[in-house]
Order: sequence, then structure tokens, then C-alpha cells
Amino acid sequence: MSTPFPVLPRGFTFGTATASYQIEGAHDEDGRGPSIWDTFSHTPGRTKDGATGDTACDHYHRYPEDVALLRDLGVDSYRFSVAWPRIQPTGTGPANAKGLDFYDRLTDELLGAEIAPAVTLYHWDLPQALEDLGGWRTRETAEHFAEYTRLVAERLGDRVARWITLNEPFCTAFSGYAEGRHAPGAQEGTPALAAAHHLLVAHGNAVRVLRETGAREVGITLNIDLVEAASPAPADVAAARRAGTLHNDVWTEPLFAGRYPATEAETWGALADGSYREDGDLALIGAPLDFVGINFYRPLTFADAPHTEPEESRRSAVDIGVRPVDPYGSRHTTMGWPVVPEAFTTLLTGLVARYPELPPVYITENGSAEADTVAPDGAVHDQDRVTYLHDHLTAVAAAIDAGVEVRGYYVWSLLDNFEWAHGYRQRFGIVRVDYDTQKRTPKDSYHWFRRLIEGHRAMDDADRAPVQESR
Ligand code: IFM
Repeated sequence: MSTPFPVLPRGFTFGTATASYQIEGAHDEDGRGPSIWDTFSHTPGRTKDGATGDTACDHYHRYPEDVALLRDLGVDSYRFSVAWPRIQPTGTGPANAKGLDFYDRLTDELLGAEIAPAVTLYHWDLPQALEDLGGWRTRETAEHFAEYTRLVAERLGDRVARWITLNEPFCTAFSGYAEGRHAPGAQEGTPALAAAHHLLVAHGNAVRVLRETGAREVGITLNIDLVEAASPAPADVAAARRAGTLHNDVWTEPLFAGRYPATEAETWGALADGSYREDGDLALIGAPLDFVGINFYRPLTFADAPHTEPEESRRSAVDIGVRPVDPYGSRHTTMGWPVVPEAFTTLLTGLVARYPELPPVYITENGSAEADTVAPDGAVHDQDRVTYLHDHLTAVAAAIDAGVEVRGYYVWSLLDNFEWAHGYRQRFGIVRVDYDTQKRTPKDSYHWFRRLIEGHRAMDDADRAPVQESR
């Protein structure tokens, strides 16, 4: 079958993304301190099969091979994260030179391959020593984040243009401090809401430092969700509103509208007591950004699930009286996530409709976990992932046609990697990693993405007619 590639605008950035703890390994090398994910993954019962990131993809040692894969892929940019405990093993104090050296080498390797680095400062690996002092529940962590940002920006800022302060603060605050399925594994109420707020303060602090150090492109990555109601019944609509507050408004309202969500009292009642806020926070958090990173995987639908217990006994910030439902009837990835590409277009257009002043968008993650197998010919024929990427890029192109300024797209992920509490069972890579041998095998999706990029380069600027692809 021959179908057109999605066509993205001239100058569009194609990239792939990874994160430190998910790929680096070398957990105790060159002075790296322990992170909350080391502690969590080493705690029995926390991750599938007891998996840890101790070795992961051994990227710390194999980064030249991985950058060579990126070069052959032809990407414009590569998004990686810096592990805070490599830079400050206990989260404060002077830089660990060997930690900075690693990211320096990686940056130079990328530039040598003509790939622009996009650096995420925080992708969930908080130094354990800071968690021992309260972690994101405390404002001090947001202050320490500013010091850490300065150390990284002063070292890499001459070569890195694109900076992402935080990745998916929803997961840090709520998966980590309210659901407990991510590190540090807490199930709390007001402290989780405090964590959400302190993450925003940390973001604001980092933006300030990045501006002071001359950074050119500064943004934050959010996993904003398209949240829908299971039915038009008022109770379900209210449930979706509460879920939308939890997933989206906590971040978007302070970042893009200069206010806290009007719906927080109906969502959390007394848990949202605001005790963690200070005068001036909104101005800090809402400082202008050059872009917003959006990570999208699947839409969410909620029905009302009325509480039976009194409000005072509710303890977790994710306990908001909602029940996820799955009306999609579509294919699901091995994560159990429904595949609904058109939801991506709706999400992006809806975001701009709600926040007309939204900065330009980069899609900083999108991809799918699939049940990959190695075929007798040694290849990985991951047609489901190819279709997923094709259809989601088509959805991005539709959003651009509808007026959303999307500047680039990073596939999640370059490599199969440590998928947090799911361990190594979920494979998101466009390159397969054999964890016994560390052999890398580019999958069919890698080759598809390479042809897509090549096709865009080859397109006549004057006539960007769809390039035919074989599927
Ligand atoms: O692997 C994660 C990544 O770390 C953050 N965004 C979602 C991905 C898939 O679950």
C-alpha cells in the first residue's frame, strides 16, 4: 500500500527523546549520588520484575553508538535529560566535575553529528538526599533547583539552545506523592498539592536562571491530557472538570493565565488549602516562555464515582471522586492505552482556543509501546508503531493547518528503556535494545522515521507535495 507521509511545515524540527534514569545506567559511577528512583526501584515490589535503572541501556558508556544512530536517522535535534544526582550527588553544593563532563561530551558528540541538543533539567530523578529533607513537598527544593540549573546552564549554555525545565510535573507531583506508583511512592493530600506548586516555583526559578545565563529557547514540558466526560450527565461533566483540574489546570492556569485554577476547591476541598503559596509566586511561574512542550499518548475519559466517605477522611490528592472509563473501542498499545490520534488534534486546537497567548509548541514526546519481536530476518517489523507515528504526525499536521504553531516533534523514544514501574517489559523505542547484550537494532519505525525526515529534506520548498511512502 502506498500512502502519503504527513507533511510538516518547512523548518519543522524532527527529533527523538530519552531521559537519564531510563537509559544511562552507571548508577554509582563517577560520583553520581542516589536518586529517588534508585531507592524506589530497589524497594521490593515497587517495579515489575524488580527492575532497576542500574544498567538500563548503558548509555553512559555507549553514548557514541547512540549518537551515531541519531546521526544515521537524520534528526535535527535530540532531547535528553540531565541527572541532577550526577551534577550534585546530594542535591546541593558544588558541581561534581565528572557528572558535568559526561553531558559535555554528549553535547559535543551531538553537535559533531549536526544534531541540536534539547536539554531537560528534571525528568524525575531527584537526589535522594533532597527527598530525605521533604523532597518537592518543601519550597527549599525549588530553591536548590535554581542552583542546580545554574551549574548546568553555565557549563552547557554556550552550546545548548533549547532548555526544558521540567518534564511532566503531573507525574512528579501526583504519580509520585499522591498515587504512589512512582518514586518516592507517597500517597498524600495537601503535601502532593504543595509538591505541584513547588514544582511550578522551581520552573519559575529555573527560567530566571536560564535567562540570566543567556539561554535562547526556554520552555516546560507538560503531559496535558484531552479529558472528556463519560456522558453529558451533569455528574460526569463535573467529574471530568475535576479530572481536568488535576491533570491540566494545575499547570496551565498559573503558567498561561496568571492564576490558580478556579476549580480547585470543588476538586480537592480542604486539601487545597494554599498554605504552600507565597506572594509573588504567580508572577515568577508565569514568566514568558519561548515554547511549551507537549507530551501526548492517549486521551482520558472520566465518570463520576461519588465518595462514600466524609471529606475529612480523604487523604490523597488523586482521590477526587472520578473513575476512568474507556469508550474508545480502538486499538490499545501494550500499556493498555487507547490509540486515538484525532484526540491529539483536538487537544492542541483546544489548548490554543483556551489560551490564545500560548507560546509555540514542540511535541516533546509521542510514541507507543508495542509487543515487538525479532523476526527470523533479525529485523523488528513494528508496523503498529509505524502506523501510530504516522497517524499522530498526521494529527499534528492537522493541528498546524488549524492554526496551532507546532515547531517540532520528538519521538518517544530513541531506545527501548526502563519504563519506570513497568520495568523493561514495555518497549517504546524505535531502536530495540537487547538488555542481555546491549545490542541495538533499529526497528522498521526507525527506518520509516528516517525516510520521513529524508522526504522532508528532499521536498521542493516551492512545492511541498506529499511524499509517497510504502507501508
Ligand atoms: O517513559 C515515559 C517518559 O519518561 C515520560 N513520558 C511518558 C513516557 C511513556 O510512559
